[in-house]
Amino acid sequence: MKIIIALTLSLVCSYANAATGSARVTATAAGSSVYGTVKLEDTAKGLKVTAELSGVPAGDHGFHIHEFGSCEDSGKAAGAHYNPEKTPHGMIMKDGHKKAHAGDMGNITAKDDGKAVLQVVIPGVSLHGKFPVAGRAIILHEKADDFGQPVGNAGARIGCGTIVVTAD
Ligand SMILES: [Cu+2]
Repeated sequence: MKIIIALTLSLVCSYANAATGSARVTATAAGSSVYGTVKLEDTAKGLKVTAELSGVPAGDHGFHIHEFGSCEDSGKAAGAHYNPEKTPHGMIMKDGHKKAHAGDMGNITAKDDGKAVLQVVIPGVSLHGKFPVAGRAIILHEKADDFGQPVGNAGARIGCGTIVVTAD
């Protein structure tokens, strides 16, 4: 009986203690008023990413996790897409780890009022376990990701935020 209780408690606790993180996204380009929050959470299915942005020009914008956690130099300091497996560019939720970069979240769409929301689960990626994203950066691009090679033709970076761990 004690063993069953202990097992139940440890299962409950492992879920209650799932790591969470966040990134505060701010404008990286002159004249851009991009602002918002991206919340991240380790789940059994992968990294749950919930973005709520404002001040985004209407339409589709490439939205990726880039390799470094710096937003300096108009977001260029964030480096390339986070691509630990050296795969072609794609959309990780659809194409999987063989045909997409781990950070390839595709596009986020802004409405006419500048608000953009997105919720995705990236399989096989975590905050600081396998394919860790803590300390990397979320980048919002000026244009849509058209999934062309090598990086989707999404143009300049108009928003950027460093991913920090908020709970373990
Ligand atoms: Cu990008």
